[in-house]
Amino acid sequence: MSKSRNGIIVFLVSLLVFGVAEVCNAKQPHPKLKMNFYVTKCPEAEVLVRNITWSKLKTNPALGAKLLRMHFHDCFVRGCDASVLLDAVDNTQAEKDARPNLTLQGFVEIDEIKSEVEKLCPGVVSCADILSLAARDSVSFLPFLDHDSDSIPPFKPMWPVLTGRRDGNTSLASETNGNVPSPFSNFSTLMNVFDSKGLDVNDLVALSGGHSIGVAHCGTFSARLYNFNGTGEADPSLNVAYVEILKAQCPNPANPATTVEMDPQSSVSFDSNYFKILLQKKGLFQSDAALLTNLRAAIRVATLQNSKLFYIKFAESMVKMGNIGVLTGDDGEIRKQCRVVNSK
Ligand code: HEM
Ligand SMILES: *[C@@H]1O[C@H](CO)[C@@H](O)[C@H](O)[C@H]1NC(C)=O
Ligand SMILES: *[C@@H]1O[C@H](CO)[C@@H](O)[C@H](O)[C@H]1NC(C)=O
Ligand SMILES: *[C@@H]1O[C@H](CO)[C@@H](O)[C@H](O)[C@H]1NC(C)=O
Ligand SMILES: *[C@@H]1O[C@H](CO)[C@@H](O)[C@H](O)[C@H]1NC(C)=O
Ligand SMILES: CC(=O)N[C@H]1CO[C@H](CO)[C@@H](O)[C@@H]1O
Repeated sequence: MSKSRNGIIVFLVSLLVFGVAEVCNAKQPHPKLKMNFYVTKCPEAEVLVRNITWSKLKTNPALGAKLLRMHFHDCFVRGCDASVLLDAVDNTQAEKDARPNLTLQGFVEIDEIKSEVEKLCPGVVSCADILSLAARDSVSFLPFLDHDSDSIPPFKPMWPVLTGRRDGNTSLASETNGNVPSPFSNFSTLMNVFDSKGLDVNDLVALSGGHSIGVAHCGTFSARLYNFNGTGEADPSLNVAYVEILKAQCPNPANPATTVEMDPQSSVSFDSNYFKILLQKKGLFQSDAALLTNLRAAIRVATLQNSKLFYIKFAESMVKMGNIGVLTGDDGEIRKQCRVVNSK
C-alpha cells in the first residue's frame, strides 16, 4: 500500500477516534510559520542542524532532555524567540539567570550549531528555529542511540517543526517566574499558565509527558519526602515505596548537585511510561501529581498511557507550543550569535 494511502487511512481513523473538531484545530497551521521555510534561502540548513545535533547527542544522550526543556522555557517566556539563549547585559539578569532555569543546559551545543549554520548561510537562520529544530531532532534520535556506525541513523521526526521564527532582543530573569511554572504548582496554577499561552488541559497533560526523559535535582521534589507541608510525613500523593527509593537518592539535606531520573530506568527513552508511573503515584514533582487532581486531566493521563496516542498528541501540542508568541516577517532579527543581540 502506498504511503499516502496509509496516511489517509491513519487520518480517517484518527478522525473517528479523536473527533473531527479536535483534529481540525490541531491541523491548523500557524499563519506565518511554514514547513521548510529556508528551502530557497538555505536549503541545507535543516539537515545541517540535524547532523550536528546527532553528533552531539551520540556522545551525550542527556542532551535530548536538555534541549527539549530549553525549547519549552524559550517558548513560555516572550514566545519562541530564542530569548532564553541571550546572556545578561550590564547588570540586568537574563532569563537563563532566573531560578527555574538555573539548571538549563545545551547553550554550548546551540552555539556550535549556530556557528556552523552561519558559515553555510550567514544571517539567514534564526536561533529560535535552530533551538526548535535541535530539540525535535535530539529527541527523535533517542531511539537510535546504539546506532553503531559513523553514518547518521534514520530520521523519524517525533513532531513537525514549522520554521520562519525570528529572534527577539530582550531577555529578563524577572519574566521567567510566572511564565515557567514551578514544580510546586497545583493544577489551577499550571492551567492558568498554560491557558495564558493558548494551551489547553490536553496540551498540559501531553506536554508534561516531556518528563518521560531527563533528570531533576533533589531540591525540586525533596520537600515531598521529608516533613511535607509541615506534617512530618511524606507527601501522601507520592507512592510509599517510591518515597523510600527517592530518600535513598536524596538524603536530607541533599547534595544540591544530585539528580534523579524522572522516569526511572527510562530517562533517555521518550515514551508514554511517564503516564503509567504517574498513575502509580510515582510522578516526581507536585506539578506532575497535580495532573491527577483534576478529572479531565486525570482521564487524559490514563488515555496517554497508550504510546501511539501519546506520540500523536505530544506532536500536536509541540506544534502549538512552537507557535507561542513567535516573531515573523519583519519583526525581530536573525541574530548572528545566539547569546547577544546584533549591534545596530
Ligand atoms: C507543566 C509544567 C512543568 C513544570 C512545573 C516543570 C518543571 C521541571 C523541573 C523542576 C525540572 C527539573 C529541573 C532540574 O532540576 O534540573 C524539569 C525538567 C525537565 N522538563 Fe519540565 N516542567 C514542566 C513542563 C515541561 C514541558 C512542557 C516540557 C517539554 C515539553 C518539559 C521538559 C522537561 C525535560 C525534558 C526535563 C529534564 C531536563 C534535564 O534532564 O536536564 N517540562 N521540569
Ligand atoms: C549530513 O550528513 C550526511 C551523512 O553524513 C551527509 O551526507 C550530508 O552531506 C550532511 N549534510 C550537511 C548539510 O551537513
Ligand atoms: C527590540 O525589539 C522591539 C520589538 O521588535 C523594538 O521595538 C525595540 O526597538 C528593540 N530594541 C532594541 C534595543 O533593539
Ligand atoms: C494553587 O496555588 C496557588 C498559588 O500558590 C494558590 O493561590 C491557590 O489557592 C491554590 N489553589 C488551590 C485550588 O489549592
Ligand atoms: C497543607 O496544610 C494546610 C494546613 O494544614 C492544608 O490546608 C493544605 O491543604 C495542605 N496542602 C497540601 C498540598 O496538602
Ligand atoms: C539565580 C540562579 O540560580 N542563576 C543560575 C542560572 O544559571 C546559571 C548557568 O547555569 C547559573 O550559573 C546561575 O547561578
